[in-house]
Amino acid sequence: MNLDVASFKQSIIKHLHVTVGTDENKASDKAWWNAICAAVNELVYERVTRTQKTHFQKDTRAVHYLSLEFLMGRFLKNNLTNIGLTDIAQKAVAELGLDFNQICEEEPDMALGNGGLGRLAACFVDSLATLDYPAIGYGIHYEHGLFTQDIQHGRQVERPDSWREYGNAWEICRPESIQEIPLYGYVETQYDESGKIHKEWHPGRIIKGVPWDIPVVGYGANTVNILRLWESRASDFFNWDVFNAGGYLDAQVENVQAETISKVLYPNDNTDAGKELRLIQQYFFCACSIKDIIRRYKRAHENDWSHFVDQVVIQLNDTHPAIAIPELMRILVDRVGLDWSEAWSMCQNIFAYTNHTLLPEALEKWSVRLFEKVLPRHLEIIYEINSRFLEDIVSQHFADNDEVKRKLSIIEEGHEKMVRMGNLSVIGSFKVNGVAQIHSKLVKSDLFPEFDQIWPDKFTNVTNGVTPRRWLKSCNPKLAKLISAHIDADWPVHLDKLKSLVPLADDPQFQQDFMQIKLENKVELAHVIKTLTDVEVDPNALFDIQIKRLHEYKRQQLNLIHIMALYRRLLQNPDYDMPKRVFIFGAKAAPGYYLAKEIIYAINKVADRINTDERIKDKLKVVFLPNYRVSLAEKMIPAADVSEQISLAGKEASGTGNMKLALNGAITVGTLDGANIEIAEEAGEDNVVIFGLDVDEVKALQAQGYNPWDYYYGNEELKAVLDWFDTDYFTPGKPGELSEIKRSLLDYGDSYLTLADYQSYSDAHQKVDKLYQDKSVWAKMAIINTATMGKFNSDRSIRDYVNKIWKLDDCNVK
Ligand code: B1H
Repeated sequence: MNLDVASFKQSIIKHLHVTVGTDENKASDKAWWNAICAAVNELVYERVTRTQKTHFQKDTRAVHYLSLEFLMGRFLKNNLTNIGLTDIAQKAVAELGLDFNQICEEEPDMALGNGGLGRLAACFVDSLATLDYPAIGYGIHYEHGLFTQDIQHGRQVERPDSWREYGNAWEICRPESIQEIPLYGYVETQYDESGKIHKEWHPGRIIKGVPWDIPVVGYGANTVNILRLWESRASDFFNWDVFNAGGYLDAQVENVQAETISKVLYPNDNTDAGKELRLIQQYFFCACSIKDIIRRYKRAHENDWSHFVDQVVIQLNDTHPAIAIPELMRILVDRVGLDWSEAWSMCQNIFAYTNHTLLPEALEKWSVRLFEKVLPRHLEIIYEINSRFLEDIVSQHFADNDEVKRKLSIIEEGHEKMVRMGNLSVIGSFKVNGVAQIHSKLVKSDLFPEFDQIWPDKFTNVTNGVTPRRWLKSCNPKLAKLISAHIDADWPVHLDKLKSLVPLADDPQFQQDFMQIKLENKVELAHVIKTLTDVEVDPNALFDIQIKRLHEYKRQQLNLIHIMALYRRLLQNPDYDMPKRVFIFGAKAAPGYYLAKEIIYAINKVADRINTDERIKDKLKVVFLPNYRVSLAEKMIPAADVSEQISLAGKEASGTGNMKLALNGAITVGTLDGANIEIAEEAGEDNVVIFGLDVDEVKALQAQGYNPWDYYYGNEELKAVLDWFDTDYFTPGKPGELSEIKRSLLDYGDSYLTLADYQSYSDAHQKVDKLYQDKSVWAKMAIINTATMGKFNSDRSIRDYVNKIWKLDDCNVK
């Protein structure tokens, strides 16, 4: 970047005056932040235009990543990293007499996602731009992202997130590309002169989709792609009638309903809400995006559809955008006038589907009744897709096997008929991928075995990855600098090069430097902990971190039970041999998920008691950091010694936090689940601590009949800890306030085999304690973890998608 400190400083001041409308004497930190963003945008927008022009001129094939969630976090530091302006900007800001980090704190997280699925989409758009692939992300411009979490008296309280209340520096509205989207109404069957059937959908409502573009700056800043997010508005077109009929108020009510569509992100992770508004959100953004894709295609090819499948590939991020399949069919058949079979073969070459979960409660189904009301024409199209599939394909493979037919049908028969979005996605896509090796194997063997028999080449794996720009270079600058001092400085785009650090794992000086940085990161996190919770923690203690959505299958309750056991051991034996430990949690619970919220409460109550118990001499501390989000993750991950990845084997599709933590030198304590298995393969078994049942053992135990009481009566310590929940030890004056957790683990059957894995988990932690006592052994393990995580960069994931699925060429933007 040929820009110097002086001119960048001038640019900031100029924007403070002309963009923000204030001056140096009265500017707030927020005003400065806006001015800096505007100065950065001068460089960014130029590149957006150049990228779009190049893609148009070269008429490139592009991937269209459809996702209901993009969990982008903050942009300023990231964009500076990717443009290569960090040093210049920091110096310029310092010369202006400002605190750079403090200014960065002004930026609200763009939290348009729940957890791993949404953050993966964010890492993928970063890698796509970095690798110079023509790509666009499509999603919803939610007014409110994931709720803000407050902790009041130990309980989660949700507040709305207003990330763009006073405008957002990074987005540009594109009114020239507005789309109109139909909803509700009925379908009329018409016959033309030749007797051919034509279907005419008469919608009951029209909604306007307004696109907002967010530049996605690739590392090195050659390609700047865009993320296009749709905001819903009332359509003027429709409102005029109401207005003219004198219905001023009615028209305003319609406006409110239309604007509700993009109002709020559904806060469920790994569960299907099944609400009408959610279906409308899905259709709204898919219909806008498909129209936008077609508009762009027609600019180059007019009405010649013969190149459409060569130019367009659409990736469905889970089944949430699966309605795009019947929508494209509707446009090709009803609007363009193609034959069904021609249109269908196009669809089957355009869509690919990523499955992110096997949890039954997350597999989307919509009632046929609701579908018929909201999308009557799409329901007809789905029926047609289904009957052709059952007659032409299933009959061939499974003759008269009605049971298989019932299972593979898009329509689930029952007292309420349902549309199965998973089956629709598999049938309508040319590739289906899982997100880690074991998960992809289970997608084939357990979720879609008959589909795999029909189309053995359709199923594949693409292991997830994370962008090393945000998740190492930008969030852990000290470690990044140390690495760059020892290996080629282009490691952020060739993460495999971290392997060259392996020989340094035994080098005492490098060990010392590496662990000194870890300590400094822990000191910084200790300040954050003090600010957020008022708890003081010792940076020399072992920092053990579990950060992820709160869900029973992720088993934060297992971590909690073990913490209580440690506390009990310390009370029984004040000389109990263990290093000082700090257990740190970050997790949001879905607002309607009762037990998840009880677990948060229990963690906080146990934390209160332990943190104020003088008898254990600060050997144990527990903190729950409120409002876990991308920007907080960036402060926690560099400071972790231990990474808790303790889901029941077979339940966590991949995990991506596991990758970020290991990359930053944390030791994984984990089950053989999701990407943990591949992390263990890469780091070597000596450098991770694996415990618990594997997938086969889980299946065997469940087949034999799992009884949690056996483990309760069979383990004195476990029994004592569980019984503790019934007392008022952690909730003075309120005995039994935490009993629901014990009940879930005993009376309600412990669906996630927490008790079965307890002893093995406890043993794993004893092993951790021993390893941590030897500083050199620990340092070596930590370094090897960083050195061997090259595989888990999202550039590798994107290259896998390109080679296995998308078949894109990169496009050099000068
Ligand atoms: C993942 C979801 C998810 N899998 C439904 N499924 C949602 C399902 O709002 N909804 O309805 C929202 C999210 N999220 C996660 O995806 C997996 O649990 C992780 O293991 C995985 O790493 C991540 C990215 O692939």
